[in-house]
Amino acid sequence: TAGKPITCKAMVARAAKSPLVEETITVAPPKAGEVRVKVMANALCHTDIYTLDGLDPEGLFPSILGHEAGCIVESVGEGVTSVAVGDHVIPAYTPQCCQPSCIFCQSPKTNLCPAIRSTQGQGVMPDGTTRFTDKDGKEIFHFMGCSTMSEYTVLAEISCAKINKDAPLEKMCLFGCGISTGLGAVWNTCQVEVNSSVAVFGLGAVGLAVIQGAKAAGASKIIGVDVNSGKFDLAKQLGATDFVNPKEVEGPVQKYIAGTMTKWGVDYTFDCTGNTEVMRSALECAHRGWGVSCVIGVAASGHEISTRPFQLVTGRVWKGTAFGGFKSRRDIPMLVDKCMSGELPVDHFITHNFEGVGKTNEAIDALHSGKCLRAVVKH
Ligand code: NAD
Ligand code: AHE
Ligand code: ZN
Repeated sequence: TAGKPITCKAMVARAAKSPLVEETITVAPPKAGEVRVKVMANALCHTDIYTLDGLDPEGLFPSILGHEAGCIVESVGEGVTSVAVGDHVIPAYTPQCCQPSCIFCQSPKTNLCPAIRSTQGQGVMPDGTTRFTDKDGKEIFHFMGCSTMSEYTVLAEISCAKINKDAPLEKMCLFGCGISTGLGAVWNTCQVEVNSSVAVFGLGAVGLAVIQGAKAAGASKIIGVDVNSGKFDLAKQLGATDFVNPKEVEGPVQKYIAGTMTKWGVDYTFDCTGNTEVMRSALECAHRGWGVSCVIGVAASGHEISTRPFQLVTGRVWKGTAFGGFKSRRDIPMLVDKCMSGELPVDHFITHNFEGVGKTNEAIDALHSGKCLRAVVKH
């Protein structure tokens, strides 16, 4: 198949707020610096649904969504040296070009390599064109540099994190987004210390990964916050020590956390909801003098955060994270190895399994059930 177009099945997002359409598409061969992969498993992330719901200012249609996957390299384009046919890779929406001239890749302070960010946001490959066409020969946009709701996709070489071939791709796909993000927010972005106090707003997969990361970092008080109290059991198993449902307390939840549950607030707080009001609550219950609040959730187009500047004047810090600050090609293989050694269990995140890319709409329905953390679709 190398060098030739591949015809395969994919789920196409034709329009905002409409179900995905199962279609036969053509995937062109990889150009220079690109890699064509067979997608073995794709997990749904809420960001896919956010874009499908028309809430993403960068959302484009028709497109192929999906960005949390495990793949096998089918063929490589000219000049590709870091991966070869048969390698197992996790697509990374935050690439890592590793060039000596890339001040972001060279800096230990960030993972935000901008090498292909502008074309990625425009739904095309770095040369400005798409590799996907529909049965009428019309172009389909890429998404987040991944587009893994397809049997085959094309990635930039710098977006391919090569992992241990013995690791099961239907689990390792989780390291492509949500789980890595939650862990990295704690370990990299905030560098939570032993004996810290932590509050986690939103106990979906991302929030639970924050709890898991905080427990591993030695946090001694971990407050789980969710409007769905059904989320508390698993949060407790993963290390949360205290719980609050904002619907069940009088007044703003930040006053309950900084006032009743604690005297001065919490050392580190994390928004894992994407709700800008929750982001405010998380900032305002961070500890006077030194509390750090990290935005992880992705807010709908047009929504903005606000607080009284006095909250910052009195020592709180507002920060955010993309992919948990992990440098993707360097760090995803490390997370996979930690998982394989038993140090970093992830099975509890997979609540739903489906077979066949055509089942992706059913997986989306499952994700909306309130009981789903991650739904994995094996292709
Ligand atoms: P999810 O929908 O599974 O979890 C969200 C949780 O928040 C749910 O348990 C829900 O009950 C709870 N919630 C909703 N409103 C709330 C409120 N007002 N107060 C408290 N809890 C509330 O989502 P997820 O997959 O865990 O993702 C969480 C967020 O992180 C999403 O916005 C997603 O787009 C974003 N995300 C960001 C990154 C990044 O790199 N920054 C990566 C992955 C996901
Ligand atoms: N496209 C949106 C923002 C979406 C967004 O913030 N994406 C996160 C990853 S969410 C993964 O589930 C991110 O890392 N963003 C950094 C980046 O470079 O995209 C918008 O507002 O335009
Ligand atoms: Zn995601």
